[in-house]
Amino acid sequence: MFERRNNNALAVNGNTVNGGTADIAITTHGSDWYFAVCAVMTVAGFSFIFLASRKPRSDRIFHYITAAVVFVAAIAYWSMGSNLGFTPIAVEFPRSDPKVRGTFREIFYVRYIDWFITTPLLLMDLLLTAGMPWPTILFVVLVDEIMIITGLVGALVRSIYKWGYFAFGCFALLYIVYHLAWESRRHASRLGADIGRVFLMTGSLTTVLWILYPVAWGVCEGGNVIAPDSEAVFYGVLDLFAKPIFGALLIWGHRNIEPSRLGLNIRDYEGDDVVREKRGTVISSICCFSSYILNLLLLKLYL
Ligand code: RET
Repeated sequence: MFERRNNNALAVNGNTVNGGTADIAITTHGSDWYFAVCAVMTVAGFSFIFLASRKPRSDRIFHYITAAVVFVAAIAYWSMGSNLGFTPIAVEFPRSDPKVRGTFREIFYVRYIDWFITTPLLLMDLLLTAGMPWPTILFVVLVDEIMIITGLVGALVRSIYKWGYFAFGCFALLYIVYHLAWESRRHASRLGADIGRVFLMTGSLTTVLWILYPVAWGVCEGGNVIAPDSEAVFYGVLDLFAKPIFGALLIWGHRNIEPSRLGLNIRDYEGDDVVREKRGTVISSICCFSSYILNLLLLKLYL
């Protein structure tokens, strides 16, 4: 009854770009998986937006940040599923295993563009939850951007020098982990037991997951140990935990926490108390004035 539609992305887009052909590349299974993760990210994004619409505008900051994260990821996953957003790079370690045998590996640079946009947003989710001062947030985000860019440059380098970039990235990650596990965790617990609990849950999940990313890099872009399809699953599972699952936990954790407790002074014209008061005054003045006119008219009628 239903016609089975095949995934044509590999045939349409091919493995030849920038004057080279990737002979170590994803298969249709990898592409299907990337599209499946894209679908999950999209559904998560709309769910977060739906949950946001049920809150006053001044209480939506974590919904919006997290929705942006998963929507950006959805586009990156759509690109990878379509066999786009990559460039072939000569491998430093040629292997005899048929799954990774070849000269040029498909390196998805679009993954790093995604991370460059989304990891600062994820850190903002966490550091705003911990109520950290904005200069601290700015610095941690900067360190995070160094980590992502060094990872990208390292992935694009063919020689042993790629590991130099990898080392810079690992130092940056160490700093971020220290921040999450120590400074921000302590800061969050001082703001209240409930805030401390949300931070502990989401911060610990993040710490464990983020440490696994360089491991994935080491066996994929770095060491050419596992096939691009396995790379898709490794990074895909990490991203599913680090984005939609993390986001759902964070939003749920914030359900009874007012942003003002985190030092966030968010004003909303319509929901604002001052405006509400003013609007109340205007409405009551109109009511007074109209009852005054009505009284006058009634008086005139009876006199
Ligand atoms: C790289 C390689 C260089 C060294 C290090 C890395 C760490 C990457 C991380 C990425 C996190 C991505 C997330 C994406 C969410 O969807 C760049 C792999 C340390 C931690 C959380």
